[in-house]
Amino acid sequence: MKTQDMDRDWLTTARTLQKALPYMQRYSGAIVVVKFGGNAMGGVEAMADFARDIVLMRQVGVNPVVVHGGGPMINEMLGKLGIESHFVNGKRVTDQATVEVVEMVLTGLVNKRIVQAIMDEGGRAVGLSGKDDDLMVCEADDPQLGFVGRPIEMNVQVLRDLFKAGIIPVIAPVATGMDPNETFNVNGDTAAGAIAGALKADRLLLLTDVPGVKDADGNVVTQLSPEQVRAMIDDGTISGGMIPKVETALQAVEKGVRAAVIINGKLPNAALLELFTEHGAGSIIRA
Ligand code: X2W
Repeated sequence: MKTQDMDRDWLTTARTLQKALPYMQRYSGAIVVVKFGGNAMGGVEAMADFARDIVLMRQVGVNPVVVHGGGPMINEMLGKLGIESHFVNGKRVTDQATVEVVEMVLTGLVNKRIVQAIMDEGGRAVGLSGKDDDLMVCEADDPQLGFVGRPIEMNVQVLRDLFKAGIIPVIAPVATGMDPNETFNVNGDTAAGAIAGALKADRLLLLTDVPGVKDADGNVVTQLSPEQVRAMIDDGTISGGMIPKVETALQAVEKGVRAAVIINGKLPNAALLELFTEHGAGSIIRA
């Protein structure tokens, strides 16, 4: 690069930082729940990139909470063990053998990988599941799904304690039931929505592998009210895997989350773009 170009590059960086100031001030002290789906995780580079964004948020005074998925990683392990599994309405039918694998993969492999990535970027992270400190207590969602949980009681004090200590919570969507011997597999989006709702978070960011909610012409709609979302579900514009995501977003907003955003987590710096620039990214749903 020529010296002149390098100067210009630095100037752009400085200008970008300066432009981010009002956003940093607005989000200082805010609680931002980020759902990091298995499909958005990608390789080592993408994981490091995600971790850097989360550490940067913490550094500028945001309280980020990471709730992760790991569907593809569960599939891989079930495959190795020769256990078949299938989905009904986007949820994995979960028997006893499956729930054991889900817990091992999510709270072990995936959770610790994210914790390590955040620490590698200089942050402090602690991994939890819904079982820790009774964070998320569930009941069976639907008898035909087996041990799939629906959150019925949330105890988020442990998260507030971690915020105070400057520690980033990383949460695997596995929970206990009213009977403490039960283990439930919870859909990652559902868990993120329940946690954001219980915290009355400022933002719920659902990082996925699509750019957002699309209208009938296939264009991403950047701003949506709950009424618009419901109308788009009713007329079939929103369909398939997007339905559970927007439903999670709607429920979170109903419980007092200021706004929920559906964005493509594969876009580099998706979360930062959303919080700290005027562009935003993806689709924002708010009352
Ligand atoms: C999910 C939990 C993981 C998850 C599962 O077993 O795959 C249910 O379906 P993603 O990567 O976010 O899809 N649980 C009940 O949600 O992972």
